[in-house]
Amino acid sequence: MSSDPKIVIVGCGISGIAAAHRLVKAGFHHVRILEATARSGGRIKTGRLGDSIVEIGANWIHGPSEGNPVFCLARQYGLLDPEALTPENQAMDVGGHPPWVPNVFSSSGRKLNAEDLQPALEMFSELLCESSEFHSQGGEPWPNVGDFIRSEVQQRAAEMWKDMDANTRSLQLCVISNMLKVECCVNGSHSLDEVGLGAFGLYKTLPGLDCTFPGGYEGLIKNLMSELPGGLVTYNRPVRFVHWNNTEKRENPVMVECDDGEKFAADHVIVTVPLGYLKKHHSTLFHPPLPLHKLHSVQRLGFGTNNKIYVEFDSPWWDQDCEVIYFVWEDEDAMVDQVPDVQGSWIKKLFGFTVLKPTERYGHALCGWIAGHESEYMETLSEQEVTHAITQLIRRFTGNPIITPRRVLRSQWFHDPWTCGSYSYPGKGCSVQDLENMMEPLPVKESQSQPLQVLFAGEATHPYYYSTVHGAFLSGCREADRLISHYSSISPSQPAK
Ligand code: 6YU
Repeated sequence: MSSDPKIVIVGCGISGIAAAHRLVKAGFHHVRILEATARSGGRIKTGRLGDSIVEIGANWIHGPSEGNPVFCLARQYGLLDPEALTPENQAMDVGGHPPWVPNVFSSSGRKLNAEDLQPALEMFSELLCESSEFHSQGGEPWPNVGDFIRSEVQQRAAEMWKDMDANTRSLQLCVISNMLKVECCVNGSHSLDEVGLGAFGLYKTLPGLDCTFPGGYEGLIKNLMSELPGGLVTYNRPVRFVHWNNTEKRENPVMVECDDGEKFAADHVIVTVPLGYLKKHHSTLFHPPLPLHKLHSVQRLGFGTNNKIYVEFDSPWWDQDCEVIYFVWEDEDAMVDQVPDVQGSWIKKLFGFTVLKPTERYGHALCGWIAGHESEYMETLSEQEVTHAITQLIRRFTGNPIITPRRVLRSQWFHDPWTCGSYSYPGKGCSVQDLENMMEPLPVKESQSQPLQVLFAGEATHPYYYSTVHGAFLSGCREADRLISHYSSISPSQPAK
């Protein structure tokens, strides 16, 4: 193996960029990124809604504080609003943001008093906290978060809501359905019945009030890319095969082959493709195939869909202080987070909207959130069909028959062939071992003469910041560091720093 090894990184999302950055800085000269599309950034993707800059993919820096490398970089590049930089903002430890100011509408066209829904909102938030306390210790009462929440609500409601009249009680249960849909978006899962109860608590939050990039998340990518040597990324070059463990060739034990047949010999390959892509293509991508324990972890971890539907209006139909709009279906007191007939009623899965703020920057614009198979179906519809469904929905819930959106823009992450969904979540039966298996390099035995042939980075390989940009970034750094320490242990002076 050469002392200045050839390293190929598959994918130019934030994890691939982070790995390249670190390796180049450490003095590795033969680093190359192969990217399937014509752009860098992957799931960090900024778009336009009329004159406004909006995020098609990642939205917030989750936990913007000193421990978050994405926050530190964004601050260094001058990409954040002054409020995000204040010590008070960084010190807020509320798991993202304090409860948003809601406006709640129901399917019979009534604006509900948010205070009347507090019993359901409080019970749901308590149950979410409890769901994250099981930590794969075994003995969880239910295999998935959905069943746990439903059964607990039933028990607690019988006791705590026994004096409520039937209508009020039924409405509380409909609110629980809405909250389940919100949580599907947070987790990027089809249903909370697919999210493992034992592993739900693996996800960790950082302090700091979640913040956005006023000029777009892609500004982070542009800044990082400008610090890499020109020509390091080859675009429009989808990788089709990774041939590893090539025992005949002592030099370059890995061969990466692209869709167009071009081949790249390498000592190490860092694979950063999304888990959705890996689930779909692992059997053709790797030769020899992935070891069984790794494959099982790829299968056990979840990867669903969460999409956004941006909608702009001439004037607001929500209160000035409103931060989130919930749409509560009055026929959903069975605590459901999946619709029975996806084609006919996919729109019922949209939990509502977050309000884009400040108004001076975004005008009167909302971001609708929809997860699951319903979201995947929405992607197949024309923009006109989506606009029609959204317009009808808003008119019904507000009771205002003339509200008309000015513009609509939606994401389509499931049908993106290089992503195949949005982000990962711990599936049923998942444990920390699965996340460890995800990041384990190949070949698995350290005693091999040619170790670290295939390394794995990307959000789904971070043990507790999965599903986030900072998790993806840290995973890229981790795999670069693995190679850097490998080479410093076999040849302390090479490569030069
Ligand atoms: C965050 C946020 N956020 C909303 C939506 C989405 C995501 N995330 P990449 O995919 O970027 O790169 C891989 C590259 O590989 C890519 O360029 C491909 O083209 C390429 N590729 C694929 N196949 C290839 C091949 N064969 N050959 C060559 N190249 C190939 N994260 O921090 N804040 O607000 C959101 C959100 C709609 C879709 C997000 C958010 C997730 C991040 O976007 C994502 O993790 C990283 O960008 C991934 O980078 P990467 O490099 O790994 O892959 C309790 C509990 C709950 C736990 N969940 C908590 C919720 C936290 C998540 N929240 C997210 C919410 C939003 C709104």
